Amino acid sequence: MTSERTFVMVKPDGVQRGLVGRIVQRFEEKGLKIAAGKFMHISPELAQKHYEEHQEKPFFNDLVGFITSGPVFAVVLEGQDAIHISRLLIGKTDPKEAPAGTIRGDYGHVKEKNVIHGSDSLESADREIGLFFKPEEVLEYERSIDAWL
Ligand code: RTP
Ligand code: MG
Repeated sequence: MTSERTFVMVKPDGVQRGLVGRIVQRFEEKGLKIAAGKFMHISPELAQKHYEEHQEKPFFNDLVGFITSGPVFAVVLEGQDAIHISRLLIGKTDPKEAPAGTIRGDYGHVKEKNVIHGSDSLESADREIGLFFKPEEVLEYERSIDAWL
């Protein structure tokens, strides 16, 4: 059984709406372990790097403007299939298509303000964790419940 890490981030709309605790709780309740967390403002430079796969898209400037518009809560989660599981909990990009019970389905309204980000692959998870956290900020520790997950 191999554990993996993923990067999720409550976006500025989620922070402004007071959803940080409820969103983080969903990942904890699912069994994923918090390895790092940081409340921060994203600089335009970091935003451009984070979303570099979208730099040719028509919505890129709006996306960078939105993600830098207020504080975000950045988190590293760890567990078996953490990337796939967290994307399932998050739901589809457009909240209108995300089922109830997913974070975007329950809290989101529009694609441009969809409450949360989650890495979509091992490569993007590694890259994004490296962009947002220093190695020593990502903690390794044991939990007694890990044997039951
Ligand atoms: P994220 O990266 O934020 O977790 O979202 P995602 O994987 O579900 O979606 P992605 O395709 O990576 O798009 C990144 C973010 O760009 C915004 N977007 N706007 N206006 C548009 O057509 C449009 N398309 C995407 C969304 O906020 C999406 O989360
Ligand atoms: Mg994405």
